[in-house]
Amino acid sequence: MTLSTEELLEGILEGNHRALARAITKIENRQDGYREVVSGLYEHTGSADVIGITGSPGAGKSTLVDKMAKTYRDQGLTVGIVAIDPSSPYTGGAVLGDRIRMASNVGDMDVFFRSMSARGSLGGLSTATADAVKALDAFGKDKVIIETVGAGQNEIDIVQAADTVAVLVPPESGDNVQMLKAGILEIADVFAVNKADMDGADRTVQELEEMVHMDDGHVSVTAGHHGMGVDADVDMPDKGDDAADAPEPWETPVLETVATTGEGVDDFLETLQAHADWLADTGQIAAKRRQRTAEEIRTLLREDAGELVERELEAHGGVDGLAERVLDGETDPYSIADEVLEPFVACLDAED
Ligand SMILES: Nc1nc2c(ncn2[C@@H]2O[C@H](COP(=O)(O)OP(=O)(O)OP(=O)(O)O)[C@@H](O)[C@H]2O)c(=O)[nH]1
Ligand SMILES: [Mg+2]
Repeated sequence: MTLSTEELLEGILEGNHRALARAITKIENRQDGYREVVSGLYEHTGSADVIGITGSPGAGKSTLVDKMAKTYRDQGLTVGIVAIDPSSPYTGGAVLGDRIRMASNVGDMDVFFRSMSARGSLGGLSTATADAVKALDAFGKDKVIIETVGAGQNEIDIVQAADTVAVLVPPESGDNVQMLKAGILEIADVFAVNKADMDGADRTVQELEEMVHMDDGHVSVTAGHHGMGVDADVDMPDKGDDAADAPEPWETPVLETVATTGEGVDDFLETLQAHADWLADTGQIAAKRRQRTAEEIRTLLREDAGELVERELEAHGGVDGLAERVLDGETDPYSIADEVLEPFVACLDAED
């Protein structure tokens, strides 16, 4: 049975997990109507704490997320999990049907687990992830967790949908700590040295702490946390005279966890909460959301404009034919670009 957009939206807002799962499928596959679904959900978003968990393959992300979900449930909070699993054997096909799976809390529908595959364009995947997070937020989940392997720019884009990002680092990963400097450090709000039951954890904690302290710029408000160039003139919440003061910087803490036993998980969650509180108290959350929304608008427009350009290319007989004309010495790429964009430019000029 196919549900209409209205039925999907209604279902999600009523707390129907089946509708939620279908909406996310629609979003993931960019099926007809997904835009209307996300549009309709938008006004209901903004109340979830969105947490990104990233780190090298096998760092223990899923194990930790599972423990986090359990702890949140014990606190009476609802949880949604989106796992981006590029190394998973399920990717590239819907082997698990509509791929609904619960965390270890079997039968507890308040932990809604969803894996999203890395198939298709990865740029598109970060948009799809952000939209899936919105569905979980609008649904009313208190905590939304995104799990993704921290391997490169695409993952960084994905995890940017989160308000608070924790980077998991296994012990004795000296090389990894070096690698972290290239981008991951900038996105980490919290470091967790997971597998702290193994040798070398203390040393890794020490290395990370040294790194955090060396990276002075990271924590300053104007340094563009998450690479998004957060403005210093953020909208401050109304906090009386203190509001004029520069916000206290956030110093990225380095914790130890043993995800398999749950050791350190309470501290870890308290630290995530402290970061969420810091975001709220300093007005950073507003700045962050504004930046993120601006980025979303740009990404969406680029995608949409790209599609219009594709249509126009088809109208000109397709890009291959145009390339042929260039090779035949008839024309050149710049003239073609001008030609293809001509109708758009004409429209814009007519508007002025
Ligand atoms: N000793 C020890 N093993 C752990 C710990 N946390 C996770 N593991 C083990 O590490 C392995 C990988 O754990 P996962 O949770 O699947 O790691 P992941 O980061 O989600 O892995 P990918 O999603 O494949 O990148 C499993 O065998 C876990 O049982 C820990 O704190 N200590
Ligand atoms: Mg995993």
